[in-house]
Amino acid sequence: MTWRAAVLTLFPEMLPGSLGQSLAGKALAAGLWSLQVEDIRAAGLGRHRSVDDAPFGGGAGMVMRPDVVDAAIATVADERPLVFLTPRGRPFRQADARRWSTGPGLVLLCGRYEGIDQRVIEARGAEEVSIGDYVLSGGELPALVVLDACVRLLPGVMGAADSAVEESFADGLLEYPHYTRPAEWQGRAVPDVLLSGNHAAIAAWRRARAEETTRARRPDLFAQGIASSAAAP
Ligand code: JAH
Repeated sequence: MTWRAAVLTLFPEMLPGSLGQSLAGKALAAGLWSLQVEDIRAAGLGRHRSVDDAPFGGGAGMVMRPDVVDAAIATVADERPLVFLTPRGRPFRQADARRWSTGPGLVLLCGRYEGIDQRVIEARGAEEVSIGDYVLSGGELPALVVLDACVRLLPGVMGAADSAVEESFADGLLEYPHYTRPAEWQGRAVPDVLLSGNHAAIAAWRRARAEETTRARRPDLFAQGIASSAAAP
């Protein structure tokens, strides 16, 4: 069974975008997953196919109409989770990619303008998800991010390295730093332990670097991971 993605957008030409390249693109061509792109404007109203209107309560910009967005959702809705990409959403995490990649696929709803009328989000039970704390011009780039994170976890997409596709988050830590040849470059040597052939020492060094970096850069991740797996009182 192929994993099925649908994307609802006012800018259908933004898809598959970068997902048409590299491993995700090859997997798409090979039928390991499918992508249906639906232009929300096809559900627009009147001769001008209007999709938006002024916000009730006043304020800048325009809001996407609930009736139009609902009709667009109706063209694809099935048992798949419906995900609305918005900076108001809960943070998107690797655990979401894992869960969604083992399901039937996703329907991704992309907003533009100031956003989408909240009533259709509620009526359709859409999950509101954010890929980070910044404002973009619309949900299309976040949709590509979510799809990339999911598709690379599908069986067969990453090939021989299938078991290692999650190295960075499998243990809830940031990854250790990587090195390759030459062993010395511009006066900078690769850490000696990595050339030692001592696999236990290498594993211990990598673990220490992963913990050190996670503690420094992502104290939130560190607290969830190590703190809860380390020997407690
Ligand atoms: C901006 C509709 N979490 C990143 C993110 C997601 C969506 C949007 N911006 C940032 C967005 C304008 C209109 C969605």
